[in-house]
Amino acid sequence: MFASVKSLALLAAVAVGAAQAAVVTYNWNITYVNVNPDGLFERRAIGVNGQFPVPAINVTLNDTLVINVINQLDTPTSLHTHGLFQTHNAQYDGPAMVTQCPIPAGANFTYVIPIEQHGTYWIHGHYHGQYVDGLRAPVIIHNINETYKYDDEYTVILADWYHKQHQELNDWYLSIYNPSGAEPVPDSGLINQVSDAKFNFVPGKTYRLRIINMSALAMFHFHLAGHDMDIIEIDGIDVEPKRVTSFPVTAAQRYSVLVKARNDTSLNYIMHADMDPAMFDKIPPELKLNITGTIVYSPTASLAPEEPSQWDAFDDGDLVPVVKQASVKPDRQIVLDAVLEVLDDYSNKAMFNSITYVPPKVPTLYTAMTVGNLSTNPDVYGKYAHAIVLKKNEMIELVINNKDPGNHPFHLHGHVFQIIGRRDTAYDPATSEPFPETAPNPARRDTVLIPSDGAISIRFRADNPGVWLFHCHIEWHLEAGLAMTFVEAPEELPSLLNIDPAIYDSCKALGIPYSGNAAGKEGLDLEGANLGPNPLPGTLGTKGIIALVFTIISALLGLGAVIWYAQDDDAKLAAKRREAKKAARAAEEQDE
Ligand SMILES: *[C@@H]1O[C@H](CO)[C@@H](O)[C@H](O)[C@H]1NC(C)=O
Ligand SMILES: *[C@@H]1O[C@H](CO)[C@@H](O)[C@H](O)[C@H]1NC(C)=O
Ligand SMILES: *[C@@H]1O[C@H](CO)[C@@H](O)[C@H](O)[C@H]1NC(C)=O
Ligand SMILES: *[C@@H]1O[C@H](CO)[C@@H](O)[C@H](O)[C@H]1NC(C)=O
Ligand SMILES: *[C@@H]1O[C@H](CO)[C@@H](O)[C@H](O)[C@H]1NC(C)=O
Ligand SMILES: *[C@@H]1O[C@H](CO)[C@@H](O)[C@H](O)[C@H]1NC(C)=O
Ligand SMILES: *[C@@H]1O[C@H](CO)[C@@H](O)[C@H](O)[C@H]1NC(C)=O
Ligand SMILES: *[C@@H]1O[C@H](CO)[C@@H](O)[C@H](O)[C@H]1NC(C)=O
Ligand SMILES: *[C@@H]1O[C@H](CO)[C@@H](O)[C@H](O)[C@H]1NC(C)=O
Ligand SMILES: [Cu+2]
Repeated sequence: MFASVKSLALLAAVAVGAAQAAVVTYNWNITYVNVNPDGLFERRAIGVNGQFPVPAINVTLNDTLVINVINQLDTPTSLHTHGLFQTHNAQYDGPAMVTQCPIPAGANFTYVIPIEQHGTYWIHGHYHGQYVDGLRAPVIIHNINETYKYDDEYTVILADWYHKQHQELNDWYLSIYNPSGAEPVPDSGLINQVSDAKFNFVPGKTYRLRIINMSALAMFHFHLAGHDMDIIEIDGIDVEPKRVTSFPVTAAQRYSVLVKARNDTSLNYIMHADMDPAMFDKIPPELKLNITGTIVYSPTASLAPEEPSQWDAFDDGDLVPVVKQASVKPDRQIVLDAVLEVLDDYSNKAMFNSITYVPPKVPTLYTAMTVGNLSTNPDVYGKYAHAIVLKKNEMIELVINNKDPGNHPFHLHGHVFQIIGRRDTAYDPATSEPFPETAPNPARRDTVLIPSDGAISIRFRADNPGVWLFHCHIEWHLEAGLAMTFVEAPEELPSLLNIDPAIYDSCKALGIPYSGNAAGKEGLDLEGANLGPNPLPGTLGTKGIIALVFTIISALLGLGAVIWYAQDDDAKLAAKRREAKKAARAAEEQDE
């Protein structure tokens, strides 16, 4: 159901109060559409109002964004507006079973989102992997007065594209037939969801390019022939201009660059987005890694000759926010070890601190709002929602150890965080050198890449009461359970959130309870709660035997994967996994 008349009237009143603010309404009729964006294969995708790619949402700071969703798919859905703080508005953050029940097939749901930030964001499905199938669009939020002057702007969407439906790929990815955990490799990379995007430049003008990586997996290196770029924004945070020739964009990250057009129209130039092959377990010979678009000065001009280019070293931690914010000593440190492994149901899963995320029976936010003073007890949310309860206004230092040979882009809902430090080895609170206590003005963003086998420290203040998911933004890893929830100042939520009772209609229609603990019960009786698989018993023998079984199964199936899990030591395990991936890749190459 759409928002009640009462809450819309309230909105209108708020809107009148602020000078330029408006209520901007989008009606999103979400349906399947048949598309062929790379010209190689027609398939069913998810579009909005019959359109694919889904057109951008365009609003201004202080507006209120209203999205009326009509779910015409045959499965549930939900929408997350990535990067928005949603202050006192967690009920519209979007991840299914975290802050809402999924919107049933055939039902409606209205998101009401006061816009309190500016910059480049995106909106995407947050129910299983629907964004990989196309349910994703830019959200451009104009500042009332932009920090930097420019004449015009373009949005540049980098995304990978698969020919198969997400569900089919995901079933394979998580299954026992994929013991080395190889992520599905995309069939194409696209700029603005087409294979030769054109950007018209007029001599002398300055352009803002908003680059958004909406990939499921692929990481891109972005550069422009014949033009310098000045980075001015990362994930909605304006930064001091930094001149670059190329920079990497991982899934879910955004950058704005200013580009000064050249003075003459004699030549056109290539825009490059090179997919980083390191992310892929296997590179099919037909996959075009280096994606291009064209900067067009004149439709009749020829392309400027290309000079050999390279991917420059780049550290987003060096970018300097315009609005200064010093880092301070944390009140609490939380260390998370991210591990991808075969678990005791023989599925291929991912974990923080040995817990793979499994959604609870009641959305975690609704639990927080309905269990009274138990809301500060993490047990009430169920073990596998992996809730950590944060006290109001605590400064949190989150250290993530990436115990995997792949890179992972981690995203925190409801916040930007400061990048405090990166290490290329794991961090151990007992023995490692601590991260710098303070810094005058570290970079801030909402999605950060953690290099293989390395660690990162980020800090944020728990000043946003709500329930915020923290997860890997490689969609395959999120589906594998690489997620946990921060429950922030839950005792404030019942009086703080302005809940439209219509939000519970989705739960009612699907028979999902919307009060009580993770099992939908009172108190701490969690019998019947959703349970996840667990790590395999750590003995050398068991893992060895299981690995052997997988090897035999794989060989019988002709998948060629070689796996050996007989080591308990994490670093060795990671190395074994990497070797297994390489061996699998080599074996497949031999097959071809
Ligand atoms: C935008 O909203 C903020 C916070 O409510 C307010 O302080 C500011 O004056 C508003 N700006 C305009 C131009 O309405
Ligand atoms: C949604 O789109 C579908 C397919 O284009 C159309 O059949 C249906 O009438 C639309 N529904 C609404 C409410 O606009
Ligand atoms: C987006 O909004 C801005 C500011 O309101 C406007 O100038 C621009 O034309 C809009 N762009 C699109 C594509 O609607
Ligand atoms: C959803 O909204 C559309 C458009 O307003 C309306 O036609 C339809 O009846 C609504 N469906 C439900 C289930 O409320
Ligand atoms: C925006 O900038 C213009 C011109 O510099 C100025 O007149 C106006 O007051 C500014 N508006 C706000 C909301 O800061
Ligand atoms: C998008 O993100 C993915 C995953 O981190 C990364 O592999 C890819 O290179 C990124 N794309 C771009 C254009 O940076
Ligand atoms: C364009 O010409 C002006 C004036 O001659 C010069 O200052 C500027 O650097 C030139 N810009 C570029 C991008 O070549
Ligand atoms: C893609 O571009 C990079 C540099 O921009 C280059 O090093 C690499 O060889 C290219 N890859 C292919 C497959 O052409
Ligand atoms: C929690 O609430 C219950 C029921 O309202 C009350 O009996 C109990 O004393 C409270 N416990 C604490 C620790 O405040
Ligand atoms: Cu990941």
